Amino acid sequence: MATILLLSGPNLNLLGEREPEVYGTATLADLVEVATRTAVARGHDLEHLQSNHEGSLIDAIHAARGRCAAIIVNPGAFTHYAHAIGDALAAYDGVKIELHLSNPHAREPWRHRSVVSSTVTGVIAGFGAGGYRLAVEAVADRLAE
Ligand code: CA2
Repeated sequence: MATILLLSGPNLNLLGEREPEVYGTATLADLVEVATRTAVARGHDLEHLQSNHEGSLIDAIHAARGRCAAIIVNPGAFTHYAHAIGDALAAYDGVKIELHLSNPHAREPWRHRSVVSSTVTGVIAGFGAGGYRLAVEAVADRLAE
């Protein structure tokens, strides 16, 4: 059994309240429930942290080193400019997935660049709430290899 850390970046605590046409109607609690159920079905534990603060997300990535087998992170808008999160992920040796509800490449040009993608194992984007299940399945498959 491994521990998977799910990290949610800024404003994701507002999910379900605004912009359902972009992000769907699920709340963050709904997404965490999907991820947790999938992890448990695959024999793993899942911890979740949401923060609107870059440093708190970096601290959580550091604390996962040697303790969590994988990190699934939706960095929110930090994806596009927070190099310090990319650096923290680069220093983490486990499986890493960058996850987005929407497909940033199909949106405004400033969302097309990710400073995180080059540091992760893989990226899942554009599948809405279903992406949270896909991300945990991908982690579990990789851990089983
Ligand atoms: O598609 C995603 O998951 C994003 O990471 C979501 C971020 C956005 O900046 C990225 O480009 C793509 C934004 C999350 C903010 O979510 C809100 C939810 C409800 C109301 C307002 C914002």
